[in-house]
Amino acid sequence: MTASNQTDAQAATTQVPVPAEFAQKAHVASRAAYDELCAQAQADHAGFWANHARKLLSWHKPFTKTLDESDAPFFKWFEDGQLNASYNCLDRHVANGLGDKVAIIFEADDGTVTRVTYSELLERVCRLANALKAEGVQKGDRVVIYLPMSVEGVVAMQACARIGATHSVVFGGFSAQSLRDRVEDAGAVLLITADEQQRGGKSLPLKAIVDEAIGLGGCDSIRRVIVFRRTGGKVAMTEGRDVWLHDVMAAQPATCEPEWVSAEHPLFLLYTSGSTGKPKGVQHSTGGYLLHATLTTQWTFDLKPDDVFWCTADIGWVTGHTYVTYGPLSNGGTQVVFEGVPTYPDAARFWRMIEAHKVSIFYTAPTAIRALIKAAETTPEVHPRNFNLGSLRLLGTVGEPINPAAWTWYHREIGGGRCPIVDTFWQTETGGHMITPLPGAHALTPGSCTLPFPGIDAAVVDETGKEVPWGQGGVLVVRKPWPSMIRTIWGDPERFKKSYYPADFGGKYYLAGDGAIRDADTGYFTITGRIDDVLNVSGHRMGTMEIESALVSHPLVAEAAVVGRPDDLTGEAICAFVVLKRSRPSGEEARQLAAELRNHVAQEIGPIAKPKDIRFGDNLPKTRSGKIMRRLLRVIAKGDAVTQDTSTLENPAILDQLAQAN
Ligand code: 6R9
Repeated sequence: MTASNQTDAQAATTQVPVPAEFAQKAHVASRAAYDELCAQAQADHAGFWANHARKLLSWHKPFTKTLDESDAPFFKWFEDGQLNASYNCLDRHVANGLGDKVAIIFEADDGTVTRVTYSELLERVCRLANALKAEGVQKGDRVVIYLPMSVEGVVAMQACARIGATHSVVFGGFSAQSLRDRVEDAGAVLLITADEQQRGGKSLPLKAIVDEAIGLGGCDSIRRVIVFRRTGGKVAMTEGRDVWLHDVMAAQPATCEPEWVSAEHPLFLLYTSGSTGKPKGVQHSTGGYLLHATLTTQWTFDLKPDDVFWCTADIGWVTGHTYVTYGPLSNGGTQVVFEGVPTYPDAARFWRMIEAHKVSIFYTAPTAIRALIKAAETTPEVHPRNFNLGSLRLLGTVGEPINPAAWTWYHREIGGGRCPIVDTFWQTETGGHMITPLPGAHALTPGSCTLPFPGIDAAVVDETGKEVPWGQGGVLVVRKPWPSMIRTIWGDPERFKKSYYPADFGGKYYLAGDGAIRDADTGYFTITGRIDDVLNVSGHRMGTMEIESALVSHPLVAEAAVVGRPDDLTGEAICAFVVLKRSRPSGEEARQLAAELRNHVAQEIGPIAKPKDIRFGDNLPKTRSGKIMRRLLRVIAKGDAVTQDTSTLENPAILDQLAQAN
């Protein structure tokens, strides 16, 4: 990274103190205040969470018991309490006189801006909630949402929450096959989509993909498809199955009594990649999840009534759930929702939007920052210095480790050296921030997510589950349950136990799947990356097995192994080693076949899963027992020489062939 004139190593040793003006007004205003919160949680874990649950959420029926551990690791929080997530995000603010406050500033791909107040949002949510009920959707039914970034996307999620239906949002970049698999696994009764999505000046199909997905079979549970007219592009509507969103909403009354549900009622499923081929439907609760979404938005983002908050994540990812649909709204905040991409019409889009909407809190991914650094270096017109970013007071990152040089650039060029950066470590499964600075409390070290959120008992342990000394790397675990944790994997409780509470750690600790190390002096955590077969490409989680199954489903492919290699821009890049059912191709034929396989993976999973490198070999490096040696493939993918002992390999000569192939 040349952008910051500073190497990662130099930047990683600098400590950036908390700006005094920031701390004075912050929700958590000092390190001592943070330590005190941690001490409270330490002294009475359940009591700490119960206290905040009572303070921050509006309960229809108060809970009498906080934590039920009787069926661990299937923990239950606030179970006999009743509430409604949509009531907490909308009605209570309108009742408190915030009806005319802007909830969402929506900026479309083409720059058109629409403002939606809390009263308007509530009305739209009620109309759609009524429409869903009219279609026969009942409490506990699953509704799949396949929509672009839009007010309608937020409305659809909130409408499900309002009637107690469990939403499962599928990212608009996923293929028909991926969509089909998720619909089938969830047994969804209804699907909400759009005619098309508009990104980077182009219209891309959505409804056509839904038709293709349903055509693949296995989606018989779907009774209705509701279509939001986004672009007006021509789409086929199936008589008796497909209806327009504007029609069904117009036909409904503008109020809808919320369905009061138990705090444990499943608010949503969100599919994510694990280390086996099949994506897992991560199931979240209503009460515990909403509590953490609300509390972290307050403490980590220090959200105040006059802030303009902007989280750039798509609602198809967990970040878009917690920090677009639920956290900011539950707090009665004003937020920007953006349809487009950071590089259209040019790579200054984010900076122009921050200036135009006077954004004060900005939350994005390291991969976007790295891409924008590169653009600013080569195209002076898009450099952030051309824009007035003075409204910003806090920055955040999420999704992957941020390298210290990119952190420093973000801090200096975007934050003007005055805004703290919250590097928030968390996962789909954790529901909200786990290890993160609280900006008024923690001095920052670039590249470190600092310390656990109060009430989160994170630790770095060895393979036996014993905590390792600071300065020594190990495996990241969470030792106590927390309210917003994953409840189960939809339809597969055994896999939930095996994946997150494996017997190796006594079945007692939540295993995050990441490695970590704590600084020897400060105890600050740095995440060292996944310890399983999950890749992180531009902050998107992808299982190597998922991509391998997509490759071998191509008629020409006999065998495939997928590994990650470091990439300056995307963090990790996907590298596939492929053996064909016919002889190894070379030259132009290899290039063509690689392109064909890339498209095939895009068809099967989605464009984000396309391998950057595809190398053909006569075989893969295997042990005598037939195991593929991915460790060696990772070395080759990086372009390094293999120095490890290869004597256990069945076919050591293959390494040279694969190293040369491209
Ligand atoms: C929220 C989200 C989770 C995985 C996680 C880790 C990586 C996320 C990070 C980070 C280093 C951070 N990750 N935030 N690594 N520093 N601040 O990204 O959820 O899509 O489930 O990914 O992302 O590897 O295990 P999800």
